Amino acid sequence: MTDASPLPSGALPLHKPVVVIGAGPAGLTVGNILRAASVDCVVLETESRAFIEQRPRAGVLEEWAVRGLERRGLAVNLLARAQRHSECEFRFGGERYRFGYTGLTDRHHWVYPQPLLVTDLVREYADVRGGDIRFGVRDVRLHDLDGDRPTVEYTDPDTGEHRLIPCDFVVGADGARGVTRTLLTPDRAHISRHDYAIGWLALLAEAPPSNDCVVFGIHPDGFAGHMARSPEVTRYYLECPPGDDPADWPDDRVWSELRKRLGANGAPPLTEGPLIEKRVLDMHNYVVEPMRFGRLLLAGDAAHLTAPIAAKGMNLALHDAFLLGDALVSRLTRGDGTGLAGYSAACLGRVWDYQEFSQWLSDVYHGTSSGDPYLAGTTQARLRRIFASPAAGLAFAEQYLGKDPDPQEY
Ligand code: RFL
Repeated sequence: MTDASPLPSGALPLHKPVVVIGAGPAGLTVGNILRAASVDCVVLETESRAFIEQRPRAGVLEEWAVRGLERRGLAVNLLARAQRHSECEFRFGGERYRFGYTGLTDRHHWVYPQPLLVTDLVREYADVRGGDIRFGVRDVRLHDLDGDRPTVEYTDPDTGEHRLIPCDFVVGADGARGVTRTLLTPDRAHISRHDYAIGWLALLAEAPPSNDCVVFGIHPDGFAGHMARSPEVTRYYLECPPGDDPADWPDDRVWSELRKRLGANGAPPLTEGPLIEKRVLDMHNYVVEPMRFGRLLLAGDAAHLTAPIAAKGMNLALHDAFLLGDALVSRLTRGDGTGLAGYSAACLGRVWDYQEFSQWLSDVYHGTSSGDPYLAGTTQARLRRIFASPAAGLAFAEQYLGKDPDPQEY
């Protein structure tokens, strides 16, 4: 895809102030903010509505993100149904160590599966606020991004016809594998990338959680994680070599490794069940700077990826969306472009903060199994410090829960 390709002729294009590419948490939140301010927009999504409402992924939201959704009328179901967590548990050296972060910070983690949030956001955007959303689109292409009137082109899935939408701004919220990020070539943006050289086998079990909070198992054979998603479904992670084949992980092997790596004195037994998702994630991060080229503004995973080490990706996607939605409304309803001018810089502060914490936490999770006794020793020291030093514990809790935004931000 290139923004320099010639426009097809013959269509009768209808102008929209904003075209949003991608109906994930970022794109749908921007769309909802625009609709609430009566700004016309269209959301283009390659998948079907049923698909995006069921795609399993994240589940942990930070308190400020929940309040940001609530303030925009987007958290009614979430507030009624999400679980609030106030502790997590580390297991290492055969023992359990509870870490109560709410007691230190007065803030919670909210557990609400991403498919439920996406379902709520689509319903609010399309069915309540009357937003235009087109599913199953193909061959999305962008043109004239550095002019005043960019155009988005796509293929209609029903008719196979090319459609053109002239607009004022394009929101690139099409995730890590979308097309908008590929337009930010090295002459337009800088991309920083970090590869962890670690894989995680991401698992979803159709089984109730085995513990009343998130568990991090730090074990010489590899990290293991346990995260509740709902009373019926639990996410587990197992560290594995990057590029491992999930077929090499039959269910018996998975449960036996989970029992070993999450085992500790007094720990309740794991509640086993059918494994409904089994995929290997090659852990890596990237950041695109700036998150803007001309009239294209990136948001969420399209702009920056954080491996699910610290459960930050969806939170960052919402942070971008709050700032970008508000900035577009200011620009399009009041002619005030200040928010858009500062958008990238305002997002990147939090992005880099979370990148650094993810990298720090990755060492804590994986140092013990790295095969490097020096790294194993230093990361065990980090772990002990969180429990031994109130100041270190508070610093960890603040980063784990994410700092509250500056009140002037929203
Ligand atoms: P999304 O959710 O990927 O949505 C992008 C949408 O764009 C569509 N798309 C296109 N549409 C039109 N044209 C194109 N050319 C397109 N190409 C793609 C896609 O179909 C999709 O619908 O991006 P967004 O909105 O930026 O949201 C980001 C979050 O989804 C992501 O950061 C999180 O899922 C990351 N993550 C977690 N984040 C947290 O904050 N807390 C967690 O607990 C957490 N756990 C996780 C996670 C990600 C995981 N995986 C699968 C990598 C657990 C896992 C296993």
